[in-house]
Amino acid sequence: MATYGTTAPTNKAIVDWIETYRLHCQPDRIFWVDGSEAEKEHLLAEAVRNGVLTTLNQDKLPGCYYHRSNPNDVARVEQCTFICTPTKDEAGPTNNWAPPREMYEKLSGLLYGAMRGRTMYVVPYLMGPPGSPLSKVGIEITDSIYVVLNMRIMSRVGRVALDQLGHADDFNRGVHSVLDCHPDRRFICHFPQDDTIISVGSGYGGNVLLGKKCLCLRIGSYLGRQQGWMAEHMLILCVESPEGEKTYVAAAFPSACGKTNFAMLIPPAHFKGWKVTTIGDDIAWMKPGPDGRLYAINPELGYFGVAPGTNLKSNPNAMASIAKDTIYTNVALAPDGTVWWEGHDDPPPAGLLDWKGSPWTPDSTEKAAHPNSRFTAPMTNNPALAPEAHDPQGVPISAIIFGGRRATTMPLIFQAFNWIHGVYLGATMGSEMTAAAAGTIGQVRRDPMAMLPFCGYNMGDYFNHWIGIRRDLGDPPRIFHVNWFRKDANDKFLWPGYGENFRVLKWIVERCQGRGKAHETPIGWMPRYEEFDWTGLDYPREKFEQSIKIDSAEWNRELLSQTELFLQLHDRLPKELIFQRELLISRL
Ligand code: SAT
Ligand code: MN
Repeated sequence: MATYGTTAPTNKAIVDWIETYRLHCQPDRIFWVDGSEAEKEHLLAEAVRNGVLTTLNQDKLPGCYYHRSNPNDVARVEQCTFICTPTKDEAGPTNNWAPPREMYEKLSGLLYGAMRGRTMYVVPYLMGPPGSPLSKVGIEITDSIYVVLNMRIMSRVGRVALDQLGHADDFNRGVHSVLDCHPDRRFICHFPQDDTIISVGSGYGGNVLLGKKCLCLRIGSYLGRQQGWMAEHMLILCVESPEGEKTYVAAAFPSACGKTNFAMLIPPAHFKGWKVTTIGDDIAWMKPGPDGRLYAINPELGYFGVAPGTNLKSNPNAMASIAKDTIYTNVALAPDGTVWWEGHDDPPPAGLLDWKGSPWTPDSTEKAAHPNSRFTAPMTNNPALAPEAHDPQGVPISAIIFGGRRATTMPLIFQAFNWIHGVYLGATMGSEMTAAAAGTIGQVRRDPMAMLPFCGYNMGDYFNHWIGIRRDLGDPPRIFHVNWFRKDANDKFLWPGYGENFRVLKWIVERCQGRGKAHETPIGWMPRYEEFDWTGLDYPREKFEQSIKIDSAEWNRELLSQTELFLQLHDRLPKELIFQRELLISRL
């Protein structure tokens, strides 16, 4: 009788590479992941037996499981994340750098014998639709069954990846071991020149699902620059008008700023016949097409979304997506085998256990769910999934939106004058820190294109690549900047957000189609109150004026704080961006 995980692939490059790591890490056994449904049942049963997963209430949450991570390991850790290029200059001043040879040596020491008594899982995976010229194959070795089960949701694993690779050897090599999950032995290392990732000492999210931030963004951005495409931290959505006209939009917001909500937005009831469908919620790989437009694919197959704040008001499509076949990590657990988090539709059930497993009541001082607790859900669960998500050709992008979480300064919406001005807006993006990364929550930091933690090479060169790609775009996307998070003097959000963001999105679509009206301001093109359709929302004119106000004192501060980033990148900063800043100053 065949047992699961025993059939090695025939690709010699894979077999040889795995053999090297088998000898080095000394696992008790190797498990070759094939991606089948039967294998999934086998792995889930094993994970439950080992206590890695808890089976949730199968009547209320069919196919759903629960996981608690080590409390010292709940988010990406930027100080442990390294770009290992031959020179420090290639990684640039915004990345941690280490010489490749030194880092390989250190990691090799840590990995020696690290899988004794453990299983070494080999996960072949494909990022992107099968057959797409933009898709990429990776192989991840891991000693975490939790990682395998998450990778199976987040990417296309097994046969489909091996078929795409054939006998080629240009796959991304990813090695992961939890080791003893100690922060002192936690390193997430990228070797762009070798298309290699080695991650040790963590079991959580972006640190270990190597297809996600590591391959899709850090290695991807490096390869994209070499090969003339772009790897971006962007959602992709489609707006369909009642007449059936489709407009594709990509948007970059920093982690935990509502990308998933925006990607799954449902237009307010008044907008009959308008539809928003989701192509992706986190990552876009984009390449200029022969027609001069920018084509984008979503390399992922699932959503690794923030649970707190997700509810039927903020994101009904996400609630539907996580109703089955979902892994919940670090949320709170109810006695009836359901889950709960801050901002859930239901009040907290009695007898709740918090994300660390301790009894929790509404009087507890700590949160029940960790602020960065997550769901891992198959994108095919999303009722608003766009069929284009599987299209190997990708979709032509008409608008790129940049945004951040800003209590002041940044208006609800404005449009860049042109591509270079748009690149400047993206490059100078700022946002208040969230729980997605370890750090001081609330503090504004510059996060160019939401790529600061994810750019696999020198940020100055990255800006040059953005400017350079314009040459291949006869018909470039229009670029916009949004801010859903501006507050009034009483610290209240000015804009209702969520589904109401559709009013802003509709204006953006109309601008792209050459229909929407706008007026010129010092910072870009902006809408007037009259240009939005307000039916169904009581939103007074003064509030709108406040939400789009350009305050010169605030802008002076903004420009000053941009200096820091510009100085940091001075030797590689494109002069175009310096000119853009000068122009803005003179307009203001
Ligand atoms: O990097 S994660 O995948 O853990 C999530 C994020 O920060 O966007
Ligand atoms: Mn992200």
